[in-house]
Amino acid sequence: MKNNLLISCSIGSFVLVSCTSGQKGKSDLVLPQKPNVIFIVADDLGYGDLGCYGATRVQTPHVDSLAASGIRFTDAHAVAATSTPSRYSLFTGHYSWRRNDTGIAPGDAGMIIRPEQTTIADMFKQAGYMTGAIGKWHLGLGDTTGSQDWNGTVIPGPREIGFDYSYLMAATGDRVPCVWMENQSVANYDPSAPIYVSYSTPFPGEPLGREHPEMLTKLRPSPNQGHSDAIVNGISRIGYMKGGGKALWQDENIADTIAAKAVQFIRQADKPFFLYVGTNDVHVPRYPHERFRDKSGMGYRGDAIMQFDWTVGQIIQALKEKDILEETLVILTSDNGPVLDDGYMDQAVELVGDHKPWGRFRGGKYSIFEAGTRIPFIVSWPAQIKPAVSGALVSHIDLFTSMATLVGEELSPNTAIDSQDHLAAFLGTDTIGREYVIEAASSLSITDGEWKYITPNNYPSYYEYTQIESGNSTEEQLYHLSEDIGEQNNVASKYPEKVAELKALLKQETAKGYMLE
Ligand code: NG6
Ligand code: CA
Repeated sequence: MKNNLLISCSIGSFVLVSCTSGQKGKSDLVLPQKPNVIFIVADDLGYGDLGCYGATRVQTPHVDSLAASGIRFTDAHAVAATSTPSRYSLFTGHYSWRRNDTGIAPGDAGMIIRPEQTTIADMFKQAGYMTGAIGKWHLGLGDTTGSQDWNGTVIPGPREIGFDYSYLMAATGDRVPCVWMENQSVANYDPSAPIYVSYSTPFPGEPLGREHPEMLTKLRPSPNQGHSDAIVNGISRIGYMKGGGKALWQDENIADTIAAKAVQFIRQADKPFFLYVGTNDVHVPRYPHERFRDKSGMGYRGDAIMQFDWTVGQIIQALKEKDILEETLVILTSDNGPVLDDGYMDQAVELVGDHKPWGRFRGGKYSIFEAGTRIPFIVSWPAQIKPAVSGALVSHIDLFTSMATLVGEELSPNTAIDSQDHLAAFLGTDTIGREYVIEAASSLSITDGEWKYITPNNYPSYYEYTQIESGNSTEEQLYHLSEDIGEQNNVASKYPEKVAELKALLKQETAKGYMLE
């Protein structure tokens, strides 16, 4: 551990930091003050999709070099197996399954995190940081569902929950409105084409994917999986939309836009910053820029992985150019596990070959099996951490409190109630991490790293269209992960005391509030 570190802060001047004033974590960490913090959250990127996690058919050199200079976690978990609940928990330190309104949000959802709830961005702001959110949002905007006026400023939004700057897609690439929201107003707004959005009624005269397949010049939806409503720039989406004009995004430029805005934010930051970058890659509709299209040999999904890697490279390059890479804590992860056919005919299934997006794990996106929520997780902070591979059991849920420890903020008892301080694990000095992790899909699971218990329910065990094993069962399930990482053998009846132990731990948590259906 270094004493009296000479660090360069983000304004490029040098400050002498006495480390005795640093914050104490679980392992008595002595830290320099206020590194920049960037969360790069990929969408639907699986554990096995990156070179550093074993992928060989797609190259991810920028992510791999970030991993080589930092800590690559092998037992890291998102809170939920889809985007909205996963991101909700990441930003709030509150388990999304305690609320019944954190499922996959439509594009006209009201903001799920209410202004009175303290978020990780509020915490960073309180600590003197400049804060930004760029890319995928999917947490709702405005007061109530369907009430937004997309031709004005939509409030509440990221500003009301702690983000000084935002440049976001409201929901997902496959949901209207297909425009960027900059500081809660449509970017490049086109007054000649006012924007209207509906999730119930088509707009007369606006072409729909199901009626005009000839207009689907970029991608076609998979049969029976929706995505056949409004056509925007050659791709049909979920939901109806009218207008937008020159503000409408072109899917092939989405990654470039996100990278450019992230780089601009980094360049302009004149004090320590917290930046959330949610990429659209590798979510559907996958239509990467022509620099990447047809380059991976695995179809657009593989190309989107390459494009994601490029985005990471752009961010790292901007940090290098500003000479702040050393003092910047970068966390790279995914919101949930992988899916091949998620609604568009992009040949992800046909061309996947022996590539294993889910790694050694069973299931995928939407699943309570490991592949649903066990995600890539890389932490880089060259000035402070030693390169390593860590098997510590960690979860997105703990980032809030751990980041608060990092920047020396006290949290009130009502803030981030489910979030624990595991900064030492995130920085590599604690190799154990959490006692247990809770994951959510249609059911809940709890794992101590060695054993995993899944609660029973009546939902389908297999999702036909996405071809994913959901992990749902009417039976209780127990897997001995340390011997059976692929969750093949349900040993619940063989180890009733283990079932009882994990159930009791889970009950302790759900007793504090449990709303998942
Ligand atoms: C599902 C969509 C899927 C994707 C997902 C959200 C259908 C049939 N499927 O409902 O395409 O958009 O929602 O993904 O509509 S997430 O990663 O943002 O949670
Ligand atoms: Ca996702």
